[in-house]
Amino acid sequence: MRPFAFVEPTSLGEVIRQLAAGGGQACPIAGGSDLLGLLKDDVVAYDRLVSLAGLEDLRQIREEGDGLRMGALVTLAQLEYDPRLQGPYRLLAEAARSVAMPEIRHQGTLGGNLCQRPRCFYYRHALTPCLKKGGVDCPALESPYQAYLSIMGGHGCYSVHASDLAPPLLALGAEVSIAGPSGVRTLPLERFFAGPERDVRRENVLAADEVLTAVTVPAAPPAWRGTYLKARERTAGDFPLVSVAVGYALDAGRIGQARLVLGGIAPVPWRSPEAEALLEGQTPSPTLAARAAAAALSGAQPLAHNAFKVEIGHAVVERAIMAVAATLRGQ
Ligand SMILES: Cc1cc2nc3c(=O)[nH]c(=O)nc-3n(C[C@@H](O)[C@@H](O)[C@H](O)COP(=O)(O)OP(=O)(O)OC[C@H]3O[C@@H](n4cnc5c(N)ncnc54)[C@H](O)[C@@H]3O)c2cc1C
Ligand code: SF4
Repeated sequence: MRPFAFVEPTSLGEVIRQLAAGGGQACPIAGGSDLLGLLKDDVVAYDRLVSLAGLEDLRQIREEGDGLRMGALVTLAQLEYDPRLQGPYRLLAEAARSVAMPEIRHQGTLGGNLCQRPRCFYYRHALTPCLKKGGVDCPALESPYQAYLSIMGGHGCYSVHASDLAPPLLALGAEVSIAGPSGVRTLPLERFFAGPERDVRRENVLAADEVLTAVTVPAAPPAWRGTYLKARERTAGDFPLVSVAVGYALDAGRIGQARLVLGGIAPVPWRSPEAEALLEGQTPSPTLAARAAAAALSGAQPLAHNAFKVEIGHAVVERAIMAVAATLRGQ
C-alpha cells in the first residue's frame, strides 16, 4: 500500500473542497470495506483519502413525502433491520441481508455499495494490466474464470456491477442526490450507472469532486410487493452470480406496475422493459414466469465459459415472479 493523507472533514462543503483540491488524486472513503482492500493490494492508489464519516446527516433514513430518503452513510445493517423497510420496500431489506456477512454489513454503506469497484479477478490483481486499469486489453476474455463476468452489455470490459442494492433500488424507482462544487444535482439511479462504452475506467457518472449524498425512493403503491433473489456459489459472504429484483401489484388478479431488474450479469444493473411489458396485464403463472425470464435474458451473449449464468438467470427470474405472486395472494 502506498502512503496517503487521511482527512476527516465535518461538513459536506469541506469534503467537496478536499476532493476538488486533490486534482483526481483524492478519493472519498465511507466504510472502507471495498476501498481498503483495493489500496492494500495496490490496485488503486491516491494521495489523499477524504473520509465521509464526519457527515452525521448522511447516516439517517427519513420519511419524505410518502417515500424514503436514505443518506449515503446508512449502513447495510440499518437497511436490513429498519422497520420502515417493510411492505413495498421489503425487497431492499432482503437485498441488504444478502450482502456478505454481518461484519461487512455493519461497516459497509449504501453509497459505498452503489459506488463499489468491480470484483473481476484480473482487475483486483495488481500485477495484471487490463483495460480498466489503463492497459490495452482484457485478460478475462480468454480466461476460464468467467463466473463473475457479464453475459450482456460488455464492450471490451466484461466485469459486472456487483451491487446487491442496485437492482431493488432500480425496481423501486430510486433517485440519487449528488453533491459537487456547483451544488446538488439529482438523477434517476438508472442514469447513475455507466457501462464501459462510456468510459471503461469508471462504473458511474460521478466526477472526481462529487459525492453521492442520498438515495430517495418514491412512495410505492401500498399493494405493490417485490422480492430479491440471489444465486451465488456460497450461501454467505458471496457476490451474486445472477440476481433479480422483481415487483408488481395485482389488480383483480392481473399484474400491474411490473419491475424486473437483473444483477450480476452486466456492467450495469440490467432492467428489462421487455419482461415487464410481457408481465403487465397478465395473471401470474409458471408459464408466464418462464416467458418473462426468456424475454429478460433474450439478449444474452455469454462468454466462452459462463453460459451457465443464462440458465441460472431463467431459474431465479421464474422463482422471483412466482414468489411475489405467492406473497400477494397471501400464500
Ligand atoms: C468479503 C466481502 C464480501 C462482499 N460481499 C458483497 C456482496 O455480497 N454484495 C455486495 O453488494 N457487496 C459486497 N461487498 C462489497 C462491500 O464492500 C459493499 O457492499 C459495501 O457496501 C461498500 O461500502 P463501504 O462504505 O465500505 O464502501 P467504501 O469501501 O468506503 O467505498 C467503496 C467505493 O465507493 C466510493 N464511495 C463510497 N461512498 C461514496 C459516496 N458517498 N460518494 C461517492 N463515492 C463513494 C469509494 O471512493 C470507493 O471507491 C463485499 C465486500 C467484501 C470485502
Ligand atoms: S473484464 Fe474488465 S475489469 Fe476484468 S480484466 Fe477485463 S477489462 Fe479488466
